Amino acid sequence: MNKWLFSTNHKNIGTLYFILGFWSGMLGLSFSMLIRTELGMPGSMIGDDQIYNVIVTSHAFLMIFFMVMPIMIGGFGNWLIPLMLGAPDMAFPRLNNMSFWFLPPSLILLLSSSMVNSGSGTGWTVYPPLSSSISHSGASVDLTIFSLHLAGISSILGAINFISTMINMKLKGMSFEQMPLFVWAVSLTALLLLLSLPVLAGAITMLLTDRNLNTSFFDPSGGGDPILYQHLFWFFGHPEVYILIIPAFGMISHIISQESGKKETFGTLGMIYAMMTIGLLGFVVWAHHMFTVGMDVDTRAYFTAATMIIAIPTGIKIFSWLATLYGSQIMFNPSMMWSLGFVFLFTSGGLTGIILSNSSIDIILHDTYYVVAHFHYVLSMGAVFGIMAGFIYWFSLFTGLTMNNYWLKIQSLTMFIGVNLTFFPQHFLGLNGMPRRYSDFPDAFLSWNILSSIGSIISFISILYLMFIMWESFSSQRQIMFSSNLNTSIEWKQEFPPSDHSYNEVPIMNINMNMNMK
Ligand code: HAS
Ligand code: CU
Repeated sequence: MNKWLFSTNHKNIGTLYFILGFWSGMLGLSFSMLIRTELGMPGSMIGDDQIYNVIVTSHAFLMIFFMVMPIMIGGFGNWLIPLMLGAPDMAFPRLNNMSFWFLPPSLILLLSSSMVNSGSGTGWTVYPPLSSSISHSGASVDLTIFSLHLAGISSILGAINFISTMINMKLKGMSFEQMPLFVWAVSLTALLLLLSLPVLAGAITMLLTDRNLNTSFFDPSGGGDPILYQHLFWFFGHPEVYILIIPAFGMISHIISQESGKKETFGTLGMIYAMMTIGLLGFVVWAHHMFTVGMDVDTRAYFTAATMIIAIPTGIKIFSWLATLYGSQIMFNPSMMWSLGFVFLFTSGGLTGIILSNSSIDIILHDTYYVVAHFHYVLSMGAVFGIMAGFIYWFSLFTGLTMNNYWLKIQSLTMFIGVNLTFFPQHFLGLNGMPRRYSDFPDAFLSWNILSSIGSIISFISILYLMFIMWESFSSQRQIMFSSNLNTSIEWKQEFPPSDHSYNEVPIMNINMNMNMK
């Protein structure tokens, strides 16, 4: 009881975050299967568009705030940052406990919002006037807002903790340039959180008072402006999408350099500057989400140009990973398979992002499935693939156990097929004009939707398979075996499956402390 509820230990808190993240991931996955079932057939299944939109909204909130962020920053961050810095724990261990325990009540508020009145069918952006008291009367949107308040406080406190840890708790003599790339990634993410979340908090609090206290920040009838909400939301929202991906960048760098036998990632310093640049530019491109609000042509030109520039630092990252791989004997173990999948599919998603950044094209594509395809390529195949790669790579560090390597490879392949079959056809749907957040569609869109839904079933089965693989590992309690003394790379032999040799060469207990030596 004390160990978990009052824990101040970074590893235990990391484990709590993982458990919460997996749990929410299963909820989010269930909602996505409902969406794909509704869209896998012509006509209406659920029979109520408000409920359909509540499902879409819950799916997004769960996946963003309760799956990706807790797992990447809370789980991997807590587990690995103190270890990589040579620190005994996080800078503020009790604050760390508090950050975690804000999340379960936040999750309960979010889920309650869909169980009272008619639920929040606003989408994750919660735009007024749809989210105002006329279109969403009742308590649902208020509960969603409170949920976001708590999740936001949790993240802000966590961010303060990571930044303090990174600045104050490094090994003596470790310079900033020598900090491992994952530490850099999480620290920059924390900075983005610290600067962007208060803006979201302001926006949703103004919405709350508009709904309940008769203010009219976003209500033209009282002199307000709903577009103001969009500006505030996206000033948070765009940095948020980099918050979701930068920790994955960090993990992928470690895994690729380690598994291709390189001492460090190609261009480590460049990688640091690239992440900084992405974070910085992320704050000045927000209006590419609002090209359709009726914007001045110069403003459109600026936001298009600024957005496109992000392709440069991101390209630096992609090509540095490729240069790290160059000339190495690529070992197709599961975490490398996920990492290669990450590089390829994240790039595909990034390129559709560049297409969307053209304001004139975006006026056609905004709010269509093309956007849905874009962000699932960078999220379901970027962020999630990063999580999978990292989880498999560090599983033995976290648990002391091994998973079945062969099964993991099959699982990774089926998931690759599943997500691509789900989301690739959505590009075509979008280009043909199918809008997002609608529960039905003209028959012309049927075939691609059926394929997409079949893809989602493949991914679903693949995730069940992963759960089986993890269960098998826990229930058999197959320990990793150490064969040499303490060293940066502790070698270990895996007994199972006996036929596969690739793992024997992988020093997985090396948590990749690789300081960036000159
Ligand atoms: Fe995005 C919408 C543009 C990256 C997530 N994005 C979203 C939404 C989400 C999201 C969730 O400009 C929907 C939000 C909602 O609910 O409405 N996005 C970009 C651009 C990038 C980008 C330019 N997005 C991300 C990442 C995400 C994410 C990362 C999460 C993990 N996104 C947009 C735009 C919209 C948008 C529009 C609004 C659409 C609308 O209408 O609503 C960049 O960061 C991507 C950079 C990466 C690359 C690939 C690697 C680079 C290489 C270098 C060479 C490439 C060059 C480009 C020179 C570019 C390999 C050449 C161009 C060619 C096309 C060939
Ligand atoms: Cu954006």
